[in-house]
Amino acid sequence: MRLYHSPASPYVRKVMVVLHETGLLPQVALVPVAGTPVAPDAAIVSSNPLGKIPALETGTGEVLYDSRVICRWLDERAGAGLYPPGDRLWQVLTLEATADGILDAALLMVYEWRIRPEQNRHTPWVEGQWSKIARALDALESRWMNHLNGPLDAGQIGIGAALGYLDFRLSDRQWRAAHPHLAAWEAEFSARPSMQATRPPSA
Ligand code: 99T
Repeated sequence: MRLYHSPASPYVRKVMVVLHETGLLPQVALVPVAGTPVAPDAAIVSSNPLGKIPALETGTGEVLYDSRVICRWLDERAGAGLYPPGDRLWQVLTLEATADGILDAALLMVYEWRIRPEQNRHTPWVEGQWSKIARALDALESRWMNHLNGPLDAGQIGIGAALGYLDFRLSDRQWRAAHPHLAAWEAEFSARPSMQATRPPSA
């Protein structure tokens, strides 16, 4: 298998954590790519028309994307139970969607200051993205701590990657200040070997 990869991408990190946790990592070659919406990487575009990472070539001529599809496929292949059956599945999928929603808003903020010319930046729009993240963090702090402290699943992996990305790219927002329970959970979760092995470059 071949995984289009960047160590800075939190979406790739979710997949990498799943590879570590399931023991499938040795079966995957990492293909480094670096692209943005305005300068897509040719290698990734030929496999994923959306030009985004991660994308996984499965070795049978098939390419899977996006990160949620890849994580679920890997979990099924390994029989690891990161998407448990029954009622809990819907919680896991909702938590996973919350994590990706945080990441999508954070990445829009990052692209705004890294890509958009300064005179075209729109502060209320950026703050609107941060409001989404802040509300999601409040929901995690008030409603999701029992789930987060339960058996390992794909939703927790998503939240771990999302919080790591806030530290990596948006540390000035100091998300821990108003979310002490989530901060305590993150301290423990980020100590897992799979999380340590996938830390972003300068975090
Ligand atoms: O949007 C683009 O054209 C290029 N961006 C990406 O490939 C980002 C890299 S994170 N990946 C995604 O947006 C994937 C989202 C998708 N829904 C998924 O896989 O879940 C780069 C972060 C950084 O460098 O700070």
